[in-house]
Parts: sequence; structure tokens; C-alpha cells
Amino acid sequence: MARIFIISNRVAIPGAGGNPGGLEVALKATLRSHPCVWLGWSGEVSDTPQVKTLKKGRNSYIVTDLPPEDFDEYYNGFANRVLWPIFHYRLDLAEFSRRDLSGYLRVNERFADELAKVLAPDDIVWVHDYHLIPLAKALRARGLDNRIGFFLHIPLPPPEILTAMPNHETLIPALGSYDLVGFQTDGDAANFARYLAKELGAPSHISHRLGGGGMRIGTFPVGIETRDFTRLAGRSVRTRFVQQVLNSIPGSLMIGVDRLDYSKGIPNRLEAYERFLIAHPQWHGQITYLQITPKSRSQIKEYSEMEQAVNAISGRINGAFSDASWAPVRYVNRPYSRTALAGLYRAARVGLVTPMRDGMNLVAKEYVASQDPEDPGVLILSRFAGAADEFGAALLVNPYDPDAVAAAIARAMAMPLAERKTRHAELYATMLDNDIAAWGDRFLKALLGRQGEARGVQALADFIAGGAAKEPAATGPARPPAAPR
Ligand code: GDG
Repeated sequence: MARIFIISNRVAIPGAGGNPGGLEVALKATLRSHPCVWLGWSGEVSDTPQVKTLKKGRNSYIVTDLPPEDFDEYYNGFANRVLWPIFHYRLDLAEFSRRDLSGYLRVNERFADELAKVLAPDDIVWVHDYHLIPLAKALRARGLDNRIGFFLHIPLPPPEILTAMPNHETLIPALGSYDLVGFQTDGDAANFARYLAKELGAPSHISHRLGGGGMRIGTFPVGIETRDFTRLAGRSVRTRFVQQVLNSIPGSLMIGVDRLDYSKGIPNRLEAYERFLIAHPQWHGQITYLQITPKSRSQIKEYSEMEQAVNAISGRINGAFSDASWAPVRYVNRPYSRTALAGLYRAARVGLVTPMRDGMNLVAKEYVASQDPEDPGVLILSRFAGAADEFGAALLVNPYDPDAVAAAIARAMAMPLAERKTRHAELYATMLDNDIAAWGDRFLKALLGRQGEARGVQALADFIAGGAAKEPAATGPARPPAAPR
């Protein structure tokens, strides 16, 4: 059986702890069903970086430390201060320095060097996320012609935003070295098509400019282990921990679970809740909003500022509305076990998932999977999360409009059982259809070129034709094609 090499910024070694994140969750099923080698950064910063290999069962983990300048320029710099904000439509938060780009490219070269040492010709390479866009190009430059696929876990913005990124013309076309590029939604894929059409000239030139390979493009919305999560939630809701939480609050629980990140819209959500409390005094003492937010990327200024902002708003709300027996907000800054989260989701009457922009959002899926089908809670979901494409039966909201979110909270709290059941059944059916195992299988089948088995995957030319046709308004003629690279 060919090995699958998973390459990502961080590697989640089983039993090693570390911060939770969507990528680790998404890859669990693939790691269980194929022999895999997972390569990435160890999470350690060192002047004398080491490469370590560990074996767990039939999977191996290769982790490399980063020297301090790579950590600054690649991780804290280009990946998290340029690509993350721009890909989440936040040009205002992007900071760019040419030095950071060179650090980003250097780490991609380092990963390519490590891979080149261990890859066999029939190994399949699956690269994850925005940290590693140029990796296939670096591998091709080393003469490797393995199947290499790329999946972008975060959104891809329209070309009007993407082209504001200095050096986009170097970075984005580097995706052309992959055999398959996957996105979370059709909208992200269409943005890529529009980018190519606008920036690389006439369709006949695009393939040539991308290196002439047979790149294909597809949409692969990430799912979760639906049935397992439902079972876990059913067990966990009965634990002492969850029962104690429920006994400690009057009325119903509303839950939010997010890494502390500006893309997740936590301050806006709290403000919406404040409006709800102002507009609906009848719910005072009847609802407690539990926001679980493990810290992330605290070294970056915007993140530590946001930490303070969220503390300030929750303090303000509790100051204004609490009484001796009730505090409307519980804001918790530490991570919980997956089991505890599943039980809390199940116990919560409302799941509040309102990112300003999100590739998919697995919390929305976990919340739905956790519900008791006979008495389900209501999911309030941002229309700007990738999950909204599949989740038309959620209460979809615009997170920029606090009054609309407040109205959705009121509607969710008052929703009759029959409507809750109908909505939940529709959401759950979607999640059974596209669980995490199906996601990994579809991507890998498409990467291996089994066309018939990979719905919705298109060759570059068809994709450009379809995506470019979706362009909403002409914004000027495409640039004439430049000389091939
Ligand atoms: C990226 C994209 C895309 C959170 N707090 C705790 C905890 N978590 C878990 C959640 C969920 C995961 O972390 C977060 O996943 P998201 O999808 O919401 O967000 P990102 O980390 O930003 O992930 C995202 C994803 O990749 C997959 O493609 O959906 O759009 O941004 O599973 O449950 N887990 C535990 N304790 C916590 O306190 N155990």
C-alpha cells in the first residue's frame, strides 16, 4: 500500500498534548485508514534545530524544530500576519515585509529537503494549508514527480483582495505545481478561477504559465466523525462535570467554542448578546452564555489586544446585567477535553457560531452532531462560515449586524420543538452524507486520478471556463499574458 505523506505546519502526535485545532481533527480519519507519515514543525524553536522521527502504530511522525528567525519570519510573520488576515478578507490587519516572505520560502525549502530524503516514488503527498503553498514547486525543483495534492483549510478571497498582497504573482501561481488543489467551498474555488483568469491572461495561456502540468481543482467541504461524535456527546452529557455545569446555571445554556482569533468574531458576538439582553428582559436569568476560548498566537499583537477586548466586553455585560444568582456570560480562557465539549454542546439549547469569515468551522458541525434528535438545540451560524453552504437549515446570520444576531438568539430560544427537530434532521442528514472519512477518501481518490469516484473535480481549463463565467462584474480587461516562467 502506498504511503500517504501528510505535510502541515504543525504535527499532532497522538498523546503529545498541544493546542486543539481544526486541522488535527480533520486528519484523524485518514491517519486511521492508511499508513501515513506526517511531517511538519515540532512546535519547538531552537538555535540548533533537530529533526526527530517517531513511530506510533503504522504511522510515523517527522518533526523539525525551527530556528528563531524562521519562527519570526515564517510563522509569526508571513503565515500569520500576511496570509491569515488577507485570506480572511482583513487587508487592514496585514503587515508585510519582504524579509518575512524570504523566511516563509526558506521554511518551505527546508520541508522540501526533509521530504526529498524520505519520499519513495509511489508515495502520495498531501499538503495542508496556507503555510505551505510553494511546497510542491520546491519538490518539483528537486526532481520529484510524486502525486502531490494541496488542501486549503481557510477561505480564498476574491482577486480584488488577493491581488493587494505583495508578491501574490509569485505565490498564488505556485499552486500550479500541485496535481490537485482543493477548497472548502465552491465560492473559494470560484475566487481562485477568477484570480487565474484575471492575472494569468487568456485560458489557453494559463496552463502553460502554471507549469503545463495537469492540475485539477475541486471542492471538498471538511466534515467530522459524525456518528462517533453523537455517541460521545450522548455519554458525556451524563457526566458529573456537565451536570455540575448545568446545575450551576439557571435556565438554558448557550455555547460558543472558538480559538481566540479575530476571524471568529467573538467581540461582535458578545455585543449581539448584549443587544439581545437589552431588547429581551424576559430572558434575564433564563439564559447563560458559555464562551470557551483557548488562547492562540498570543505573541501577535492583534491577538493579545483581542484577549483584552473580549475580557472587557464580557465584564461590561456581567457588570450591567448580573444579579446575585445569575451572570449572563461565562467566558473561559482554557481548553477542555473533546469529551467535555461534546457533552456541553449537547446540553446547550443554542450553539452560537458567528465567525466574520471561516474556511468551514467544525464547531458548527460538532454542535449539530451532539444534539439529541428528540430535543435538539438550535444552531445560529454566520453566513460567512464555509459550513453555511451545507447548513441552510441553521439560523443563518450576518455577524456584522448585531441586531440580526440578537433577533436570531431570541428566535432560537423560543423555537418550538417541531421546528427544532425538522431543522436538526436536515442538518444531521447532510453531515452523515459528508463525514470526515468521506472527505479524506474523496480527496485522495481525486488525487489518484480516479475521476469517476471524485464528484465535482475539474480539469484546469473547464474550471477556469466555469469560474470565470461566474464573475459578477467586469472590472477591466485581463492583463496580457506575461512570458512563461
Ligand atoms: C481551520 C479553519 C476549518 C476548540 N476549542 C477546544 C477544542 N477546539 C476544537 C473544536 C474544533 C477545532 O478545535 C476548531 O476547528 P474550527 O474549524 O472551528 O477552526 P480552526 O482551528 O480555525 O480550523 C476552519 C478547519 O481548519 C478544518 O478544515 O473548519 O475554517 O480555520 O474541532 O472542537 N478542542 C478541545 N478543547 C477546546 O477547548 N479538545
